[in-house]
Amino acid sequence: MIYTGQGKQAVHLKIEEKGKAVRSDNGKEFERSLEETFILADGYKSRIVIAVNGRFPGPTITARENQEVKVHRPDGFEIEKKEVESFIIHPGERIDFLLNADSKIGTYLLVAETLEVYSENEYHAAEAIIHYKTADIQLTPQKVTPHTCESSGITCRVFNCPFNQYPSKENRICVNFNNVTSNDPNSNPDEIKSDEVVEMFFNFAFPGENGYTPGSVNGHQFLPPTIAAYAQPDLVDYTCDACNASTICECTYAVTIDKDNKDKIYQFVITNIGGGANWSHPVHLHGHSFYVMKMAFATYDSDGQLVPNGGQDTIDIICPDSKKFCSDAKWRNESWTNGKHPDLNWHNPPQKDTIIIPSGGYVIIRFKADNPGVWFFHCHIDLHNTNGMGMIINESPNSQPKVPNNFPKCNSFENDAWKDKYHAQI
Ligand SMILES: [Cu+2]
Repeated sequence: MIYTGQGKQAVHLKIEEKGKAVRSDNGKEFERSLEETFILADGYKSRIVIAVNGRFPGPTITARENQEVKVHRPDGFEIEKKEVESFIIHPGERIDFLLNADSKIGTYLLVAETLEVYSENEYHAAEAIIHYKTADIQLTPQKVTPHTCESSGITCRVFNCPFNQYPSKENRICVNFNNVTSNDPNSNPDEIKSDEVVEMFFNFAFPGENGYTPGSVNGHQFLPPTIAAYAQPDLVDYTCDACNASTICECTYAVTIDKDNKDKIYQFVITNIGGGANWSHPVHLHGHSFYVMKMAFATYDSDGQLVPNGGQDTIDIICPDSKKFCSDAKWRNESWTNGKHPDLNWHNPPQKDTIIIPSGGYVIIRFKADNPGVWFFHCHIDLHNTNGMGMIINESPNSQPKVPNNFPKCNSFENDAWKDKYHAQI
C-alpha cells in the first residue's frame, strides 16, 4: 500500500496494484466502485504494509469505527504489537500493521489524513474501503471527519507522533518509540552494549542568520560530491574549513567513523534544537539499522502547544554558541558524555533505519560499525535534504572493498557549447 501526499492534498491511498485511490479532498469525492475496495475475509487477520512517499510529514493512517490497528513491524523490524487507533508514518518509514476482521460484518474505511491543523470545515484525506467478504456491498460507508476522537468517549491512541502530546480537546494520546519493545528474532541489543562508546552529536535543523537558513547538519549545508564518493574517494573535496560553531557553510560534510575497523559501538545523538528547530525531521541512515535508545521531546504546555524556548537545548543539552546554531552541542551534565546517558532503553530497544527527530527534541541511536561504506545520513523530506540537510558517514574507509578494475568513472565537466556561450556572456 502506498500513500502519496503533498502538503494540503492527500492524493492516493493505493491498495495493491488493482486498487485505485478513493480521494476525498475538502469534501470533493470521486465515485467509488467495487474494484476500489479491499476485501477482508471475515474473522481473518490481514497484514498490511504501508510505505509513505511524500514531501511533507504525515499522514496519519486510521482504520475507523472501532477497529484498532496493530502496529507490527516498523521499518521491517518486529515489535511487541501496539494496538492503536491510528499511526503516523513519516517519509522514509514503512509500517506493517495487522487488521483483524473481527468487527461487526460490514464495510469500513481505511483513512489517511494529513497531519496539519485544519481550519473550520477543512479536511484532507484519502480513503479506501475495507469490505468484509460476506457483507452486503456498501460503497458509501460513513464519512470520516477529523473530529472522530473528539466525539468518541474513548481516548484514541496514536503511534509515532512527532510531538509529545496532542491538544487536550483532541482526545488523543501519543505512543512513541520509548514505549516500544523489540520482538524481532534477529534483535541482539548485547551487540551495542559497551563501556567504550563513541558518541557524536548531529543537529538536523535550519540554523542561520540574515535570511540564510538552509537545511544543514551541524551548520553544514550539504554539497553533494560531483563524483562517485565510494568509487573515487581521493577526488572528493571534503574541505569544510569555513564551518565553525558560529558559521553556516556549504561543503561536502563527512564524518569518518571506525577508521581502523574495530567494530566499535557508536552512539549518535540526533538533535533538532536551537534557533533552527521548527519542523520535525525523519532522519534516515543508509547502510545500517540502529537501536532506538531514547526519544526526548521539547516542553509542551498543558494544551499541547510547544513552550517558546522549551527545546532540549534548554534542558538536557547545552549549545555553547551565542547564535543558537547548536552545531557543537554537548550534554549539560558532563557525566552523561560518551554513552552514559542515564535513561537509555535497555529493555529490548526497537530497531529502525529512519526515525523522527521531534522539533526541539533529540533521539539517541546506537549501532555497531560493522558495515564499511560511504553512507548518506539525511532527512528524508526531499525539500529538506535537497536544501542541504544531509551528510556522509564514511565508515571504515580502510576496509571498504575496492570497486572492480575498469569500473566506470565519472566527473563533472563543462559542455563545450555551453562553456563558449557562458564565457561569451561574462
Ligand atoms: Cu527534514
